[in-house]
Amino acid sequence: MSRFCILILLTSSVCFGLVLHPGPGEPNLVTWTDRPKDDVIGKWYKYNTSDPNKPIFNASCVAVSSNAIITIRHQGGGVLSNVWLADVKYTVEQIINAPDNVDLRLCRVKRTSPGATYLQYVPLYTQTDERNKDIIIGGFGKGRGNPISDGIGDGWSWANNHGVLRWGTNKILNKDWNDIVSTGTYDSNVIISKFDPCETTDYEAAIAVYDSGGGWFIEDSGQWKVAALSAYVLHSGVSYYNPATEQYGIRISSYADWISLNIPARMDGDYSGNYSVNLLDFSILAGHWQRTDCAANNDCDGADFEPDGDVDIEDLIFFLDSLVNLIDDDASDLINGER
Ligand SMILES: [Ca+2]
Ligand SMILES: [Ca+2]
Ligand SMILES: [Ca+2]
Ligand SMILES: [Ca+2]
Repeated sequence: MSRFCILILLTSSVCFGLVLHPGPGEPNLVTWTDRPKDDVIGKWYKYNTSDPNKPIFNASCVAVSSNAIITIRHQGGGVLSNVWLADVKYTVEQIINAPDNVDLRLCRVKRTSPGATYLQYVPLYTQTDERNKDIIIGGFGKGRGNPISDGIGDGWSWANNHGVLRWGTNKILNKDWNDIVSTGTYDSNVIISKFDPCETTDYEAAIAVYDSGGGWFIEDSGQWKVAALSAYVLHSGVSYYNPATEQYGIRISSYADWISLNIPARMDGDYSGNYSVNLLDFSILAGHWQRTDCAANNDCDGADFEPDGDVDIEDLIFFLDSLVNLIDDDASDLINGER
């Protein structure tokens, strides 16, 4: 039987919080600091055509550039969906689906309220040596409910407490597997981890509904990089650890070239992300003027353009150049009769 059949027969839903074992399996997020920043994982709110004022939270996402996130496609929702990262609301302005029915999409986002769009983001894991690597998993899906022992095994039910960011750990399986998982709609390269008893990794975690699109991260040269997006499990409603059960993440190394090629460019000097350079952008730069802590703070929304960690006269000159270049372009368009 192919993996395709296994998924369809045993899974009533492909969209999947993080379930962690109690006791030693629960991380203290204050003391556990060697992990990706909370700000890089977002909540995905599907656009609600019947009531646009009530978007529907149904998945997670990961920021991969200053103005774009990646997530999976199976949760639906198009342009005008909302994402929330670091408690800031963004609107999805453009969606680029991965080719060949891969369950992956890249979305350009813009901050909904005034201010800079710049997101905290993570680099892509591009190497294909994921097997046996330790991972950290983050997502806004359902959490651990009651203990379950039934004809399938021992596990934890999914509790209705989603919308909370949870972090856990796991390990990519060290075995050969068929890299393609087909759901009938999507065909995607995956990497696999297993939900095992609690002592297997520090904070052994299973993905659950609404974690879809959340990230699996591998540490590489001191940086946490996104290696997969949570996508599929074998059982809906319960995470079984005895017997240990597989879970599947869309493999980023297979699609990293496509993602990098399609990450939307930003305009020089456009800190607000609205594809124009004007006084709003100047006010964002002015708001960060003479800061020296930009390296740890999102490049000060991009106002630290090099970036070299500060916002000083060089950055102001860069901004003014960007503005003048635009004005020059406008002037030559006028002269050439293109406006
Ligand atoms: Ca495991
Ligand atoms: Ca702007
Ligand atoms: Ca600077
Ligand atoms: Ca400087």
